[in-house]
Amino acid sequence: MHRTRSLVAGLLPLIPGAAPERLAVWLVKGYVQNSSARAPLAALNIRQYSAAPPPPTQAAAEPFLNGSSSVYVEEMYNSWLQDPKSVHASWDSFFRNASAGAAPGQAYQAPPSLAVPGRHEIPITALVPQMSMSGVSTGLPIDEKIIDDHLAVQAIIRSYQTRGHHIADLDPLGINLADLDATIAPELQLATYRFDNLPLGMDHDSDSQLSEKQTHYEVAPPPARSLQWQEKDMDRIFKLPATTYIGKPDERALPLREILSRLEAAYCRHIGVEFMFINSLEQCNWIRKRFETPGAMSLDAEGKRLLLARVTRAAGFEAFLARKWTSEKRFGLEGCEMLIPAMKTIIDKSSELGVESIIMGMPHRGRLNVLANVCRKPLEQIFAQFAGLEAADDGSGDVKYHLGTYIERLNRVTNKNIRLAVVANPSHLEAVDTIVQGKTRAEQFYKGDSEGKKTMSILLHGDAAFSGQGIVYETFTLSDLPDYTTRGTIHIVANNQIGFTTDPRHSRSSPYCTDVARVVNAPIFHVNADDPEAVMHVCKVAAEWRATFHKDVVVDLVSYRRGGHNEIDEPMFTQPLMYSKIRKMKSVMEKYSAKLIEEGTVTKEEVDDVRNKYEKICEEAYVKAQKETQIRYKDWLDSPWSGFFEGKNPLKMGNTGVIEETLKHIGKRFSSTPPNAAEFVVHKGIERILRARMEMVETRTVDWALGEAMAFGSLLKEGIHVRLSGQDVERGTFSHRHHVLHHQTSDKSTYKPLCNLYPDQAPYTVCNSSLSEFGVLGFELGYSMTNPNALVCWEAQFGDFFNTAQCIIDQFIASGQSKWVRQSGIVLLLPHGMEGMGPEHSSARPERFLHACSEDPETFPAETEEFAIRQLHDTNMIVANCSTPANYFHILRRQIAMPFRKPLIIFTPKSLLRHPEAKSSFDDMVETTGFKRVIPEAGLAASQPEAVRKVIFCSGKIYYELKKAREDRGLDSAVAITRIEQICPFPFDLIRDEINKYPNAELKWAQEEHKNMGVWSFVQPRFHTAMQGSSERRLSTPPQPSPPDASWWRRQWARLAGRPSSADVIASHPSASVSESGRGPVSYVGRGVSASPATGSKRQHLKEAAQLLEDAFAGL
Ligand SMILES: Cc1ncc(C[n+]2csc(CCOP(=O)(O)OP(=O)(O)O)c2C)c(N)n1
Ligand SMILES: [Mg+2]
Repeated sequence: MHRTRSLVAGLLPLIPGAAPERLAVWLVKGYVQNSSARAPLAALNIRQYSAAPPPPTQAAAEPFLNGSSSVYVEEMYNSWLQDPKSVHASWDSFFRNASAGAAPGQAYQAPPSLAVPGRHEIPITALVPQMSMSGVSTGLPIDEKIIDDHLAVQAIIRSYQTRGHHIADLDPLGINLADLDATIAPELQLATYRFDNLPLGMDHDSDSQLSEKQTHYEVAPPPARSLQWQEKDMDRIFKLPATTYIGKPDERALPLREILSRLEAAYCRHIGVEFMFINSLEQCNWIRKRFETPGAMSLDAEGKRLLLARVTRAAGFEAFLARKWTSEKRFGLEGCEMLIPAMKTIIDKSSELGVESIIMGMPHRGRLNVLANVCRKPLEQIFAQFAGLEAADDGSGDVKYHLGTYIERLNRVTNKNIRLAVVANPSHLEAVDTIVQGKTRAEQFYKGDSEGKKTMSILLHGDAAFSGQGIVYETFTLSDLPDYTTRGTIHIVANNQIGFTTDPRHSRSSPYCTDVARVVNAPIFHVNADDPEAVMHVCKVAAEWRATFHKDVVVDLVSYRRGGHNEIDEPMFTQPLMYSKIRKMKSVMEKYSAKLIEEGTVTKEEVDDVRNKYEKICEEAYVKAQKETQIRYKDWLDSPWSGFFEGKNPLKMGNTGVIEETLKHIGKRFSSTPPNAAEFVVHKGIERILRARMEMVETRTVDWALGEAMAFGSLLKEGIHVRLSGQDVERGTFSHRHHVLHHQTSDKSTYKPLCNLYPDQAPYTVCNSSLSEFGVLGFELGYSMTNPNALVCWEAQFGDFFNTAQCIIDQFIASGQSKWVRQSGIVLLLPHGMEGMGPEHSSARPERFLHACSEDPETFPAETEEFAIRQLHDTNMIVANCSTPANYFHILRRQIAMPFRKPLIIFTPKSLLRHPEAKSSFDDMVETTGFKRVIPEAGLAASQPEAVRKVIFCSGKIYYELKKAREDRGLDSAVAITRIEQICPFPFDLIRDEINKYPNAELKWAQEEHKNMGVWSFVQPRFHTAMQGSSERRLSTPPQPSPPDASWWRRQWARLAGRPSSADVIASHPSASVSESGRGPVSYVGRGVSASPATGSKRQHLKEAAQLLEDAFAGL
């Protein structure tokens, strides 16, 4: 016993803390690190053991010896004295050596190695004493406890990697903790790992586990047992598994205390990394390495100074605006100023890695700061927006925090040129996301940047919008689709932990606002935005990730909003506690400059100097801005089309007809099996379709699919890229298109006839999309913005599904040019027609589009040779319902022939796709032909117009039904049927001529849609205007076509025509529908009003359709 005591006593002075009672203090206090955000928990869980112990004495180099083990050692020693075999072989060895006088630190012998260890590995045998002493060959059982303990340590490491982010100190306010959950998962509590051979999670004491529901205010202390365990095991050495990088190059094992400390540093300080759900070991290891490697997060002095300068500018900009325009809405960034250095770091790193062009989408918050400090848009242009000046150019403009910009400049950090575009967006949060993606994809496509090395996108989000808006999910879903991927987007969430007045606990059901990103295996880096260096680190890693794996990544800047939602809002009404706390917070700039001054990286004078210099820059710009008398919308254009408009007569359009040889060539290619037909097994049904197509080509006829293919093919021949995207567009919802032929016995083996028309043709893309309208239409709109020399079409499965993308139509397509001087020639193909398919699948709701058209119903535009193109120029969008394949062919080609770009909405047919009469001859498509805005009656009635008793105007497929009914009733000479193919712009001139042609006829409008739907309410006042206009003089000398300013033209022409324009006066037309010529009004024939677009009953449908025809020909 004495020997025991003396041996242990001899060891104890060499153990830190020496006396047992002091050891407990050493464990619990000396090495507990205070965690600010979760202070109540700090003394209760493993996160406390983050600091390394003091430098070990020699004896402490025996890792298994510490104060708390003295009793255990004593027991062990007594046993060994009695029988050396009664103790573990390692103890036997140790006591032998110690008794023989081995120097402290020398008594313990490591066991032999069995295999060549990896970089971070030491062989398990090194930690299993029996093996060392007895050798593996003895066949003695391995000490299971040691193995279990190692497994437990592995589990701990993995738990940190998987769930460490939940206990990281992410929230600068310490209120929401970023994940809305103050509990600590059991696997992040050392108490869970008992090292006592119980399975993970199994408990000895029923009360020893913390409830998942407990908040940090009510956490119970962990059981004493686990504390004892901690005390005795913290200094045991554990081998590091290959799945961690916390060891330095020469460290293959570490004391548990150090393991925990390093894991804490990597995963539980100001960065929370969510990545373990990624299903790629390589990618997981890549991330582990970047966050675990000791010293990985450190920043050199130069980096710190640059960072401080950037924060200073970001804060200075907001402070300047706040001073100059105290009550002006600007959606300031205060509280999340780190967004600016974050973006700049991502841009710098990406530029360093080869990116030349970055397209960005962002909401209101901090937008002006991004334009000023990230894009470096001239400050005077930004400040001039606050002056309320009139615009020099045409358009209605937008509020300053929605405008886009495009800038090309030198990146000063990398000394490389970089192009930055911020895409203009409406208030509708997140709606811009897929537009940015489409634009990015298009830029990559035109550059041949198939891996996304040169062009990339950055999307910025607010926390509430990111988790709340479904379009975010749709955007992520597109991220890895072959024809939609942008090869990785960097998402940054300016997470101020509030959405307007709504607390995150009431605005989302997910722990983090970023959880939607998990669906695509995107790593998510949460970071406390009050730690600028941590922000820098995650931004660099995010940029490297995107450049390495070309996959999405999310940076979640957990911050706060210093003011109200906007500058005139009072946040204390709704968030009193949060804002009491915010008011006590120092700004990140104050905190960071104080830190750098304290550590000697900068002086106070330097800090003041940077701030004063930036203020001077702002003041100078302010003086310049005050001298401005006008603003220019074009200064805010996000997608300039250099060279497209220059030198073009805006009122001169190219031909849309093509030579017959081209039609034949395309027709034949489109009707042919692949060149390797012998090996390529084509479906028999497809063979029949191809044969029928070939026959049509031989007879110089086209149906809908052929007409479309010829429009696409001829544009491709002319070097125009064509892209058709939407649900099931490759085959076509109605199985009429077949642009992709599938090898019947070989997967992924396809043939696309339109890609194989000419050797030097432009590329054709046809792609089935994800089942999304909002996202995909936005994407295609963005795609169309990049290059005007491309025909970009989006097809809805059925026309009415467009309404889930209504925001893209209202906020971008209908109003984009007016708000942001940005044009787009996107084509929407919307299958439409009342065919008894029920309330949905029937109407593509033309009224919705027509309602959004900007044409004045009461103004008959002045008639000149350029009447039609001027109308196109002046409208915001074109709406058409073609009744022949030839007209469809021409209108598609006209999109490119126009010297400007306008969105085109086409209601496309379903039954007409195969209607024997809905065919066109090559004669209607050759060089001398063009698009017909109106297809007048061409039959018997037209030859004796005076005898015609009724003119029925209509649009779309109803024409064929009316025609047949007229024939059935023998009324071919009594009734003229005139088709309006282009509904907006309304063909006032041609309609007027048609009306005049039949002086004795009653005038009718027939439509199959219900009276409160379809085209009627749009055409009714226009018929009236056309009838009035029919007696007006024609203008003989048109003014010069420049400048191409829609409202200016409208005003001039209205004046010349002696008619007030809507821009000058509020028109006061009588609602009477009798024309000046004394003719009766155009009256309505068709279904009555209805709440639902179509009946669900087939029988009712047929009844209504028959009644419609009865009514149309009634009275004759
Ligand atoms: C689609 C849509 N719905 C509602 C709004 C109204 N709105 C404007 S800002 C805002 C709060 C946004 O919160 P968050 O995304 O967290 O951004 P923050 O303002 O906090 O930066 C709301 C609801 C909107 N602009 N867009
Ligand atoms: Mg927010």
